[in-house]
Amino acid sequence: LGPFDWQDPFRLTDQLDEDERMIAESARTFAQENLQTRVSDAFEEETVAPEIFPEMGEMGLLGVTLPEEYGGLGSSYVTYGLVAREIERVDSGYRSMMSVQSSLVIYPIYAYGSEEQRQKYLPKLASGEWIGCFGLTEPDAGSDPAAMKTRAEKTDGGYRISGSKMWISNSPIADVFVVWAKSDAHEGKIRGFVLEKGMKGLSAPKIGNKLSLRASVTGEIVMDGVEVGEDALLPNVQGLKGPFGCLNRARYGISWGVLGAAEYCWQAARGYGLDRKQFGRPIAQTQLFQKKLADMQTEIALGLQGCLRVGRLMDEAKAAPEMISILKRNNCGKALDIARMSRDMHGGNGISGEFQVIRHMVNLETVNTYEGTHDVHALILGRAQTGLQAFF
Ligand code: TGC
Ligand code: FAD
Repeated sequence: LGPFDWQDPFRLTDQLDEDERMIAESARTFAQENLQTRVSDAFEEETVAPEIFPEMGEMGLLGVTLPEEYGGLGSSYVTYGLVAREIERVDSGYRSMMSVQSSLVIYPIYAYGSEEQRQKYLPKLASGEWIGCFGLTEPDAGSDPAAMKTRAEKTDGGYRISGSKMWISNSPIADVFVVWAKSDAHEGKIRGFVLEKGMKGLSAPKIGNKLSLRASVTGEIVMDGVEVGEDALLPNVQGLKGPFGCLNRARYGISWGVLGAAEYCWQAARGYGLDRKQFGRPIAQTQLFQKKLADMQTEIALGLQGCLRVGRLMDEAKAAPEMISILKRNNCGKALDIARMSRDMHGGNGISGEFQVIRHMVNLETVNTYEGTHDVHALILGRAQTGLQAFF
């Protein structure tokens, strides 16, 4: 029998190749040196630092799976997941900034865009010179994006886009807006458009008073008859499978990411329990405390193995969306439970920003909701097992 490493129970590290290990290690160093040092102030003051994008870009963290010819790293989906885990170990908001740029902006332009669109946008998005956002959700269309009201009307040589998007990560600081609209020139089918900051009729007001994900800025996208040329249309996809193709990738990254946040909370609880004495002994020497640590370790270890398996299948182009729903739903739910447990195990100190676990806890409330809520993923999985549609 082999040795047991309590921090890496199933020897995840041994299952990675050299490239994956090296990029994960440099992402961890970057996150600890450049993000951990800023996050408490950013969260407390609800300020976003747009310069994080070029910093991440320089490290190659924005285009992990993008081919090198467009400025990406050309690495695997497993590497992308490992990077998300390291960034979210610091804060879900920073991972959000990265995953929107990678999976929801770079990916659709790469997968559905023309060669001109790829050349124009991808290198600047991968370097972080330009910041992107993804507009699917609307005030009256969240879990049910098919109900969107945003419309693209045909004009001479292009389209006029009208509507509004709600709860959009990065929108107030975005240069590039990937938005989804029903197009009258395509029988009302959903099409993707790439808009740019400064277009007449386009604005992106910030949503204030968020008590979660405060280090990442969220806004609306208001499109008041924005006129674009034919070259703004993403030519190679139509229907909801366009945005869902992007969401598959972002949801997969989130599944790794939340386990990074959970690992932080678990290890913080362990450390706190070893230091803190009550009734004459460390609280980590009590049965209840150790049971909680065992539960945390178990869920994280199992969750990471699931991520690795689905990541390998993604790299072989064999992953199904339902596999990603299992991971997104379970890992977000478990990470949230772990963060709440860790908050409790810290006693009164657990509510202080200094110990950071309550920040992870409130962030994970958002992550459990966006990219398909916990219950919406249950319905996707219920439909896959029964063949019965229970959404409506
Ligand atoms: P449904 O009838 O199931 O499907 C419509 C069409 O889409 C195709 N499709 C998929 N294609 C690829 N991947 C997937 N995962 C797909 N799911 C569905 C499907 O094959 C069909 O294609 P076609 O050609 O036959 O038309 O659609 P529905 O309207 O019944 O929707 C069902 C439901 C509830 C599952 C879906 O709407 C859903 O997932 N809702 C959740 C919405 C959501 O996740 N929104 C996320 C917004 S973006 C965001 O939150 C970013 S936060 C990022 C950050 O800051 O990190
Ligand atoms: P609703 O759909 O109204 O859901 C409310 C509740 O009803 C949930 O509990 C849900 O599970 C439940 N529910 C809904 N339908 C059913 C059903 N059929 N059966 C049972 N229960 C149901 N969107 C983007 O497009 N781009 C972004 O960048 C983006 N970033 C975000 C950043 C933040 C900080 C947040 C909070 C959200 C972001 N979103 C983004 C939006 C996010 O994807 C939506 O909030 C999410 O999809 C849920 O939609 P909703 O808020 O309208 O909730």
